[in-house]
Amino acid sequence: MMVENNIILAMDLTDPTKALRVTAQVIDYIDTVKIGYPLVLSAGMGCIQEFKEELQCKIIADFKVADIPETNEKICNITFEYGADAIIVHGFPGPDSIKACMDAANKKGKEIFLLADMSHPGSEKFMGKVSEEIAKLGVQLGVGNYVAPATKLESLMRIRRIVGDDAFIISPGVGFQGGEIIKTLKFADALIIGRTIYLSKNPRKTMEELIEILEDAHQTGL
Ligand code: NUP
Repeated sequence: MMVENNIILAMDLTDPTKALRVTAQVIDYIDTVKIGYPLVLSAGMGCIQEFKEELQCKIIADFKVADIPETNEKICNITFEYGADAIIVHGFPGPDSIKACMDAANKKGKEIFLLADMSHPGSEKFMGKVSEEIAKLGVQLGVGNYVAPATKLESLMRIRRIVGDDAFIISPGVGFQGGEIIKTLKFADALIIGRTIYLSKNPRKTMEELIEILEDAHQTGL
C-alpha cells in the first residue's frame, strides 16, 4: 500500500459529523485514514463508505481481528464489503487465524496489516515478548504489511529486520504517546497519527507542520 506523505490519520473522534469535518480539513495532504472501534461503534459501518465517497481516501479498518479462523473470515468479509481497503489483524491467535484474514483479503483484492507489537506501556507484559515471533510468522505466511510501535524503537527496529525492507510497516505512537517522527521513519514506512492532528486547534496547520518536518528530514537525508 502506498501512503501519501507517509502519514495516516487515525480518526478516533466519536462524533461522526466532527470526524468527517476534521478529516476533510487535512485530506488534501494525505490519502489514507485509519478508523477503528471508536468511530465505527458510534457512527456505524456506513461511515467507511461516507468517508471514501466524500473524501476520496483509502480506509484502514483498525479492528485488531483476533478470533478463530472462521469468525475472522466473516469479520474481514463484512469489513471489506463495507468498503475498507485494509484491515488490521492480531498475530497472537496463530497462523490459521491470520491466514483466514489473508485469504479473505486476497479474494477481494484487499490487504491486511499484521499487528506485530503494540505501542502502550502495558504491551511489554505480553505482546512485547512475542513480537519477533509474530513478525516471523507473518513472513512465513507471506504477509507484506505490518503495524509496529513508534514508542518502542528497539522493537520496531527488530521487526523491520525480520520482515525485511520490502515489507510495509505503519507505526502508531508518534506525538501523544511519545514517539518521534524522524526516528520512527528510519524503520517505518508511514506514521499513524491521531490526537496530534484531530485534537489540534488547527488540524490543517498541524498537518502542514508535520509534512514540513518530513520534507526537511528528506532533504537532509533521513
Ligand atoms: O499498538 C498500537 N498502538 C496504537 O496507538 C496499535 C494501534 N492500532 N494504535 C492505534 O493508533 C490507536 O488505537 C489509535 O487509533 C492510533 C494512535 O493514535 P494517537 O495516539 O496518535 O492519538
